[in-house]
Amino acid sequence: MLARLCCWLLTLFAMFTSLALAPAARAEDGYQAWLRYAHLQGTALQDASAHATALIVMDKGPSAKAAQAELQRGFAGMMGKPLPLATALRDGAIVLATPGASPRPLPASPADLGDEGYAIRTVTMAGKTVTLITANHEIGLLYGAFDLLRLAATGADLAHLDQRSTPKLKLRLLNHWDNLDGTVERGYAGFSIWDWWHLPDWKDPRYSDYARLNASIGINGTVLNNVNAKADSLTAPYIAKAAALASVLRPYGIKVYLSAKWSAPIEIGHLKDADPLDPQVAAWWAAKANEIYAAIPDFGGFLVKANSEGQPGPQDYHRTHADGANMLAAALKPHGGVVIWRAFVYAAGAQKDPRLDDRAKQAYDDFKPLDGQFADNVMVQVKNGAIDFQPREPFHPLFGAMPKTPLMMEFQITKEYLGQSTHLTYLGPLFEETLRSDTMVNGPGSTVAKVIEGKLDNHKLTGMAGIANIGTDRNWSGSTFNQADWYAYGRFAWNPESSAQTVAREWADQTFTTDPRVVAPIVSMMMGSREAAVDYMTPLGLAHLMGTGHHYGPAPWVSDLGRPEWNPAYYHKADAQGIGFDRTMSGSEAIAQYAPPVAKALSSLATTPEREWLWFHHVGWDQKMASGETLWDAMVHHYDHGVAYVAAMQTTWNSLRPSIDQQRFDQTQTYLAIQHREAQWWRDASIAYFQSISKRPLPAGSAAPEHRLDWYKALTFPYAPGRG
Ligand code: BDP
Repeated sequence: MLARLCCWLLTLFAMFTSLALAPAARAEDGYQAWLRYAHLQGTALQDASAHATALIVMDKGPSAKAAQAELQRGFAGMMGKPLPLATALRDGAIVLATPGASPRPLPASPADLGDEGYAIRTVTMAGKTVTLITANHEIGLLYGAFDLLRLAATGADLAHLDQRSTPKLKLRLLNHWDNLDGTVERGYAGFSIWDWWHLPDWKDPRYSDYARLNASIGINGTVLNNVNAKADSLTAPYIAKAAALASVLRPYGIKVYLSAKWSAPIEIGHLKDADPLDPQVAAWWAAKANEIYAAIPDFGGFLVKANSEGQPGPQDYHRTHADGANMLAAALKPHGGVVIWRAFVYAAGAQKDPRLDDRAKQAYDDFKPLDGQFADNVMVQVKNGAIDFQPREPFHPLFGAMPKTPLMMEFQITKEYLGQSTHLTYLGPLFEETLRSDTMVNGPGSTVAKVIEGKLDNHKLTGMAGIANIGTDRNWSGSTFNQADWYAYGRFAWNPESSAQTVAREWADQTFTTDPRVVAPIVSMMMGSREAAVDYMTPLGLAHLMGTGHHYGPAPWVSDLGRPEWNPAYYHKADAQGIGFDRTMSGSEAIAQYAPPVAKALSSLATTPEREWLWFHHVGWDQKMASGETLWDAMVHHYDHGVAYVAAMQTTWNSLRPSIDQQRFDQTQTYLAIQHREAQWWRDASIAYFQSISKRPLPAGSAAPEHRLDWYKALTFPYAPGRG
């Protein structure tokens, strides 16, 4: 009911806003993403003209130069006239200075700005009113410059600025799943932007635009290659290529990292084994680290996927993940590098008691016992949920469970399981939901955000990683709205306590227009879009029902794959009685991995949020929901709502045609049509399949699937993108 009301309101809103809109914008191809610096209008233009009369940059280093170039570029675009450089103070000037570079004492900084923070204030210096950006280091000036540009572009009052910002996480990384042959695993935006073949000679100008976009949202590191790594990326020619990229990214505060293949000492070092306790192996890695740092003095470190999905690792030698991570950490330690060790593991081997078999438990089982054993330059990178980037997952039980180990959050920006390139499924709400989840480990308020900020256990090494959605597509991310996920990721990595709605608004202001008649409906569409995808794909806690391998489209019926946990049927466990994975103490006991108050709540249906029911419980088809309807009827209604929401987004978008440039309007319109068709397909195929098991009639008003189940089962997609 609420869902329907929501859709109806969205439609009404759209009709209303279409009545009076700003004139059409000029054609855009999306390359500039949110750094468009569109010409300001009215008071915003006057405001900028009064508070960007000149630019005084006191520092001389590369990041200060980048800040200067960006401010000149941005204000020139927004004001339609150049922002001149100056040396003498004047009213309305923008002044950038670190304390060391300023010839005169700067007004005292309001608080400790740390290594990367900044302050932007309207102050009086030598009798002139200026906008002063200060930071302890030049990189803070660059972040401050981008913030000032964001303020101007979103129509903030530039006359009375008084703000400061410091990142809450130390490492804010993108993980590229890019292969050396140019393909991208789970990439839906073309090929890799890294032109490995022509590097290190040819440095594509795109790299600096990539760096600008990332610096504008505070990203400070990038892992260049796929976690399913090739050892070749650690050979001399590829180190030289990575060094060339590092030289482009360095002024923007972005360090490069590499995914390291565990068996590299064998494959390229010609050693007999890769046992972490073998001194020869340790010596090989130490020499390799020396070689990398000679070429890239500020190299960030190694990301490692070990003993997971066929990748080699220390367990091949009966050593633990900690043995492996610590050996690499020792190699990097003299250079200040870190090891980021992934917790995404699910080992082969069936449980003796099949009732206890549960992939969701395996990372915890492997890693929890190792808490306290990792070296101090190791971080463990944990996916947001315990399975694999599903449209909705409860927070991973490792958050809060390893107090002695700094845990890094891993989100997937590329939408492997959320509609891939075409679906508009804004991820801000997913990030927010996970980060605000309460682990309860130290009592209420022990949110996942606080865990990764190191606040609960006083960790200095903190971080977040996002699997990039960037490729060679002109618009970088495959669609305009996918850019919002990249943007939001950066904002949440800077501040895990951000608000998805604020971030969406800020992004839309910069990406389209600041006109609230356009921005409000866009933000409203975005905010419900991920929930809609949950509804049409995996409602009420279902997960992992996507097509085999490519993960495109529904295939809940698949049950014949080599390993049990590869099969969708393993995850939904639908039978004549009901549906869902029993993870309570009468099932796999996975709930026991959470802190006792959380585990207690999850042990009973009555205290488990309905949206997570089928993740934690096997629920009878006729079980009554809070709304009074049965589980089966509610499931069908969720599918219906998901499809209806997409239809409402189409109506909203169509109403915005006069205010959006043609190219971006057309692609979004077409993609929404694809999304609608695919949402309908998800709904119909899922209902056809689950109805064959539930044997319940559809609730009144819900249409029968368009085709019979066999029709959906027969669909195949051998060339679906993203498999790398
Ligand atoms: C899964 C992807 C697979 C990745 C794996 C990982 O399907 O392509 O290699 O995660 O995170 O979601 O390592």
